[in-house]
Amino acid sequence: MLTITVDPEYDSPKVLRDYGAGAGADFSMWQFATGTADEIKRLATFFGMDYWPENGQIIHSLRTAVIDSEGKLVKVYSGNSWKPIEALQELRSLRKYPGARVVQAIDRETGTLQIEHKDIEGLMTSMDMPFRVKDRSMLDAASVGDQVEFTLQSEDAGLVVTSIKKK
Ligand SMILES: [Cu+2]
Repeated sequence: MLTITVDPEYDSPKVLRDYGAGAGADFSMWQFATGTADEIKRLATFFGMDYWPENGQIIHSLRTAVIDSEGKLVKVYSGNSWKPIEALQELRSLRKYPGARVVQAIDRETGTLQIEHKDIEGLMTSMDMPFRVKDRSMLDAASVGDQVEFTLQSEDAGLVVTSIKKK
């Protein structure tokens, strides 16, 4: 997590560090940044955020952006009414789990592949189970008995195979 100030004149790295410490931030997961006034203005404008000085204070709106590991912007929350769990779910839906195993059955009606998969780290241990495929054409990528490598993605409706190839 990265928090960026809109008051670079006041918020020096030292001020930000003290602020973070006061907020109980674990700096291995939550960092604070500043920049030049220009850089911050450009960033804020990109995210549709506004701020201006008034009576010795900076009045500002808030934006929270979820960005994936490839730098793609996934979601922008306005204000502070979002909950950490929502951002977490957003991030979880992006996580891909590679898995490799044999195809046991292909069900074209339901768009699922029965796969005997090995341990999928952080998700589940080895088992034989059906997986939905993202796109029906992926059902043609493998035949029953094939050793495959596949990638899973977590979506609202559950796990879905987003890529598959024969080994
Ligand atoms: Cu499983």
